[in-house]
Amino acid sequence: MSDFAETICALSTPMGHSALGLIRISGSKSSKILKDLAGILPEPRVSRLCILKNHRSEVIDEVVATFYPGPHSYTGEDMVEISAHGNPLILDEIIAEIVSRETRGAEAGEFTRRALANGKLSIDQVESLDWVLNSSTREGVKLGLRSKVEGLSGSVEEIRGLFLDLKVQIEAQLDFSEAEVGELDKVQIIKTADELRFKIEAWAKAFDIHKYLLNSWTVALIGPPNSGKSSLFNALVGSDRAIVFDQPGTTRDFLHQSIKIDGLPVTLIDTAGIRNNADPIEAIGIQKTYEAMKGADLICWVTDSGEGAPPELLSKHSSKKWLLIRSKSDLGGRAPEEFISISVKTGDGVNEFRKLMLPTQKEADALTEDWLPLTSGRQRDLVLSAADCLLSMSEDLRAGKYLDLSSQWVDKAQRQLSQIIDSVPNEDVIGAIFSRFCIGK
Ligand SMILES: Nc1nc2c(ncn2[C@@H]2O[C@H](COP(=O)(O)OP(=O)(O)OP(=O)(O)O)[C@@H](O)[C@H]2O)c(=O)[nH]1
Ligand SMILES: [Mg+2]
Repeated sequence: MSDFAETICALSTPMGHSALGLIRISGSKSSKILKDLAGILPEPRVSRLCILKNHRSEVIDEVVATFYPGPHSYTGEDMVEISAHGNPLILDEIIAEIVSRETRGAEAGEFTRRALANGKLSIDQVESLDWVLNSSTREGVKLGLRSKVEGLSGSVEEIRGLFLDLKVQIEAQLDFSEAEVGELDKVQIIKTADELRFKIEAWAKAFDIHKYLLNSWTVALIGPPNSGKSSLFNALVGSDRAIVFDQPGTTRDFLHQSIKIDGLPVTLIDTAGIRNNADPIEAIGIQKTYEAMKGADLICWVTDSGEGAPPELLSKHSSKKWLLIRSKSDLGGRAPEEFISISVKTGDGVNEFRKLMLPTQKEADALTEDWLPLTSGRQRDLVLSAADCLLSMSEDLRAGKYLDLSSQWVDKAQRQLSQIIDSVPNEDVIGAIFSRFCIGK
């Protein structure tokens, strides 16, 4: 981890010619550096027009500078923001003058890391920034902003309250001996636990659907060999990217390509056909197909026989969105009702399929809860593990296990939920979150 005692600086706007470029400095030396370069230190939080000069007292630029003393700044440390003219020559020289004064260039996301370390932002607020900065839709930006401005702590608190109600229900029974706890009471506890579980599962599911508003929606084409996956992939991509051949086992490695649907970026994946008795190379390809399914948001089962997907695959990925596709409709035969009928040869059904590849706004809206939207896979996984705890609790109760175990399951679920807003998560979690941040943020 980088040393937070050091003063850092970075250009927070993209490098290139523009009207303005914003340079940020954070750390104890911030005010001294500004005073050195500008000859004055503006009063806190007041933007001042000043002339910056280099170490040879030559003018570098006329800028607007603002000094934010800690802790009332973005990072919680002393900070300076300089709006300079957006010429890379000027911006480079200002940065060079700053770093020559016991300051180093910031690492990607380091300003925000410091804000997190200093309690200016909670971890869930940091995660929502990804939506604010990187969403390719207005809805995605709005969703991120809601979570950023309010934070998820209110929603988590509300759910904690529901868990507490459940715990009270359980503990009211703990004063009685096991023989005295009535069947009716147990049924009531299971009912409350199940209702709570469905609600929080829907919260997690909403994230899986909302993800398409960010810039990450991955669609995997899977199915038996020779079913026309690569042909469909090429048709959607609009070029002969994948090899198509009249022989099962043609695709061995998976291919991915970014395409746009309704202006939204979608990653499309073509995979090796799934079958038993594949040769060793093909078998490796099939393993990769399973990997691709894990990362996909939508799984499309492509078959020319109308045979459904293997039940074990369906149940393994039951939480994902699936589409069933009957390919080669030009060859005749009727597709089962739940299948979309497609022919790459005649173009039949391809555009209809393209439209179905993204969730509809209606689908996303239907899942919107009173609780603020989740903004990361980490948060979603924590909600699902809390839901799993509730499921285990109900199963234990149904199996006749003693009630004090139930109370422990609720505690465990609560701990999972708390981690959503935990202000000091471990380094691995932080590292993963900040890997998507750019320098200057
Ligand atoms: N008649 C007809 N043939 C098709 C259609 N789509 C694909 N084919 C043919 O089916 C054969 C297999 O197509 P691919 O796209 O390579 O199938 P695949 O599912 O990628 O096969 P693997 O990579 O082996 O799993 C090729 O000969 C294609 O020309 C279609 O819509 N109609
Ligand atoms: Mg193929």
